[in-house]
Amino acid sequence: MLRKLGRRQNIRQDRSGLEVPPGQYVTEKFPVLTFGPTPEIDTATWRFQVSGLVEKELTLDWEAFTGLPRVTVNAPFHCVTQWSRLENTWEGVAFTEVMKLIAPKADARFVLAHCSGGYTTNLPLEVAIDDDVLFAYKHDGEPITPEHGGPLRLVVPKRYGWKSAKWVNGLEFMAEDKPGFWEARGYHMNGDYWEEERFWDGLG
Ligand SMILES: Nc1nc2c(c(=O)[nH]1)N[C@H]1C(S)=C(S)[C@@H](COP(=O)(O)O)O[C@H]1N2
Ligand SMILES: [Mo]
Repeated sequence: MLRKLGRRQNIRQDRSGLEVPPGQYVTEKFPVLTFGPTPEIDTATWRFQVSGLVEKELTLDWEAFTGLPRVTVNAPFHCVTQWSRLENTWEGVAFTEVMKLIAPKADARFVLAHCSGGYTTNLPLEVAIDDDVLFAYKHDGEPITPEHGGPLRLVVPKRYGWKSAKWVNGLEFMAEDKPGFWEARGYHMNGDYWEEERFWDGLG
């Protein structure tokens, strides 16, 4: 089924009417996509660190982080390798909730998510500060397994999956955009799946 809606061209729908972005196929499975090994994380020593262009650096331990108000978000997950898992329920702490504890400096316009193991990914602040962006500790009612980013992962429903940083443990606020792990290896800086922003051709 095809229809046109603003800049979203050629939206297909799956059998239950959920939207499928161009070039994606639907799976009920939840594949694991990780570069490198799954890090071992002990929540007793885990810390979440906020750095860069902020008025005051901030560190939260597991208890403090998971003591923040919780949200539930239903959202699709679209991987740039073309699989889409359309129905996911995530539970955790809203990005906007964490922002209440942070005073970014006036020139902070981008954020880099940091992860145990060294993975990073970049987002404009206006994309990160959205109602459906969260730090999730549960997926479909269960604690997120280590392979899927447990104990805590970022979830950015409006971008390809590589922006949903697994084992997230910090945010760095920046004035200029800076490529993360995959962005430095050819993936698109923005990664909007409706625009099929998969790879970066260097021409913008
Ligand atoms: N820390 C970290 N986060 C990561 C990755 C990774 O390799 N390391 N892979 C990304 C990619 S490419 C995708 S598609 C999703 C996959 O999440 P999943 O393994 O839970 O399906 O995680 C993203 N987050
Ligand atoms: Mo991916």
